[in-house]
Amino acid sequence: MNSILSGLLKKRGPIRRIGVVGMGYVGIPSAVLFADLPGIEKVYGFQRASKTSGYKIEMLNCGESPLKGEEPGLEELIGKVVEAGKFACTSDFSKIGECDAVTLAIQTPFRNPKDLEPDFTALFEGLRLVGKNMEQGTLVVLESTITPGTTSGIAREILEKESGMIAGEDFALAHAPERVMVGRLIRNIQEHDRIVGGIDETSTTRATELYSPLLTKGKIIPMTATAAEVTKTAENTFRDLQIAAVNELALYCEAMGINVYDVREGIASLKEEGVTRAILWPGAGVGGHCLTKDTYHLERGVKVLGGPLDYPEGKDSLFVLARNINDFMPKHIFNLTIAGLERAGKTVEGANIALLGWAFTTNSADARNTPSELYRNRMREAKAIVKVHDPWITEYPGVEIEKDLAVVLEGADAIAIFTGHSEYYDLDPVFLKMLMQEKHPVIVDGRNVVDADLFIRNGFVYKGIGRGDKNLHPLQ
Ligand code: SAJ
Repeated sequence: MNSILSGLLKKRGPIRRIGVVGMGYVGIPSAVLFADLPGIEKVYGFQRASKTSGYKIEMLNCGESPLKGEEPGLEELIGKVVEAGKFACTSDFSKIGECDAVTLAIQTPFRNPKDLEPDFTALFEGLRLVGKNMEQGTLVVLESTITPGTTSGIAREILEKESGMIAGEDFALAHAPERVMVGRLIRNIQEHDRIVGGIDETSTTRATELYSPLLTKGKIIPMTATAAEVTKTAENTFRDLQIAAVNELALYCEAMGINVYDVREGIASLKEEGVTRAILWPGAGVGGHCLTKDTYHLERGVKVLGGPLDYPEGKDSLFVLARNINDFMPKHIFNLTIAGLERAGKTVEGANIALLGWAFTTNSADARNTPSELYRNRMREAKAIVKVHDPWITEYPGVEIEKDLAVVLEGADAIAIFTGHSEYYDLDPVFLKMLMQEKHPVIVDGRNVVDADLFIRNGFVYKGIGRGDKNLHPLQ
């Protein structure tokens, strides 16, 4: 334990005043959960009064949530802590000087994953503001997903430069990655185990003191800051890898003329104590802001910041290959659509395509990095006319999204289902055929939502991910 820092923390006493930098889907729930703790006097939510996000300050101080979508318990909690005077949102970063602990929940997206170069602009800005305003004995915690090596590297350097202090002596520094999922923010923070990684033991201990009171079910898992960064990026890398594995299996099953869902059921049946296959679901691709970038954070950590790596000669990273397979799936849907149109005696040029589902995940309005966009771009390059339907999304930059399914289906030559929204599960082939006015309309099922035999019996040309048993069916 570092004696200088321990002495400073002891003098400061228990954490009572907290600052949270970044009023987003991670910062807001954690700020109000901290504020609701009995031992906490005050929590400041720090938000720059920028054109794009400054509106959040007033909304939050009026007890309203600026987050989209349903977040059970969040708005009531914001109102409660604002009313109690225990939470306030502000753009006055000097108040960081009043805080015993400051957390930063600022994302680091990739400008271009291929060159493994994250965009640290916002994070650096936040770190500079914290460094400039914090006092001795403050605990600083980075919560957003970052490249392994960032906390004890560039983040430490900026904080030390701006504050003139030394990390591990004058202030504590840690990484405690967020593991929240949209729609369950409050519950996730309270119930998930919390990885807490300090640059030294004293920092880990202080960060444990900060997060323990938040946990209702979860427990603290202490480790080093870099191990915490690897844990977070790797937990999503592994999910992406699992999805890629079943996507590759689906492509194999198509080539071998079998049904991947039969195989999946068979594989999933092998389970007993300590034995599992955790096989996921093949699909039209992987979207979202977690799985599409965290692999590249991990790769950057080991490739750019790590030491010499012993790895099979000339072989690509398994994890990056998994990313490539998942990013290939929208192209596979494109290829299935072309094959379907050919079966129906059509070419893609001038074809009317009904793209069903713009959100990246089921029954959600979240379209970040949606695989549908890759498909739409590819179809437009091939001079097809694409109409997009999504019951959950009203707008998306540069894309017209139709809420009325009939409008999108009218006169369409082919349908491509990209998102497993509930309302696509009861598509009626007779109604669709009447709208599409085609003898053999094409349907490409990217999420296994329709009954292949039912559509084939009604004269559709059916193509489905992993449906090698049906994709070459005779026309009826
Ligand atoms: N997907 C598949 N097959 C599957 C599962 C997902 O193709 O079997 C696709 C989805 O359609 C989507 C993408 O992958 O396009 C991502 O889906 P996701 O369920 O992983 O959703 P995310 O991106 O919101 O992932 C988040 C992550 N949570 C955090 O980073 C805190 C991830 O770690 C969680 O495992 C995931 O939520 C979850 O389980 O809900």
